[in-house]
Amino acid sequence: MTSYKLYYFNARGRAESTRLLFAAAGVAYEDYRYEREEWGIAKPSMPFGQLPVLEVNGTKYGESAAINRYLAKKFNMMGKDDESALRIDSYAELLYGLIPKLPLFE
Ligand SMILES: N[C@@H](CCC(=O)N[C@@H](CS)C(=O)NCC(=O)O)C(=O)O
Repeated sequence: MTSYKLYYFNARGRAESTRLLFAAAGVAYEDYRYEREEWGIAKPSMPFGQLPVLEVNGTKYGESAAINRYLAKKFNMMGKDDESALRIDSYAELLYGLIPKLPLFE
């Protein structure tokens, strides 16, 4: 069985869409939330030095959109054909563009 651990801060921000993917798929994962103080120590150990990071069977991967695309594919949520995947991807990108403008970092 695949083990998943999602690292982020105690906020919705760029990780909430990944949490929603796990919830929608009914797949278990560890939701690790850094406190600001401990993040300084952990930062160099993360790919690209930023969060969110998804650990899959012990390997860490960065970049929220890539993580979501990977999980959506794994969970059969990328549509039935390439055009459906394109539509899903385009809505996802639209939402990523909105994230910095929304009060999600609480
Ligand atoms: N393009 C990246 C952006 C990641 C990003 O900006 N992460 C911020 C939090 S939303 C972060 O890690 N800030 C702390 C830092 O850079 O030390 C993604 O979408 O994953």
